[in-house]
Amino acid sequence: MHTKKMERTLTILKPDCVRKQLIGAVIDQIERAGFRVVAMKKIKLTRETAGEFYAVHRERPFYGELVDFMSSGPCVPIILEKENAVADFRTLIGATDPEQADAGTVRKLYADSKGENIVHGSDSEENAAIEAGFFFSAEEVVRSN
Ligand code: FUP
Repeated sequence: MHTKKMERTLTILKPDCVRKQLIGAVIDQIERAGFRVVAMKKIKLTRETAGEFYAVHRERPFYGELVDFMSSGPCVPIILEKENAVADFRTLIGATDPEQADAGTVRKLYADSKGENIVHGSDSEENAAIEAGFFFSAEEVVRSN
């Protein structure tokens, strides 16, 4: 009996995750938690595209650092699917600040700071759809399992 609806969320394995060679470890944790990979690629954002992705934070004091960091090396955006994916993924990754994150969460395990915090996770289904469209074309989005 299914009580929660199938959802998609957008994650980015951030440049610190790639630099630390944690792509495999983090995807393993994500798959073990029941998420399916619907689309995935490795790309390097420019300052312009990173700034566009985080445009909602344009007025925040950390915006410049955030854009510098997100364009500092390749990252791995992934569309994930699971029942209740948006909320469950945010539970899996933990609080923005790794010091505040619960034990066992991705950020608690691997993140250095609230700026360099290993992964992004969409905060709503609406934003997940917008963010998925930012990185992926229709033919790149395939649920094959
Ligand atoms: P989250 O939803 O957990 O990714 O966090 P936010 O949307 O609040 O923040 C987006 C990104 O801004 C974070 F991933 C990292 C960056 N950030 C900082 O660099 N400093 C802060 O104080 C808060 C966020």
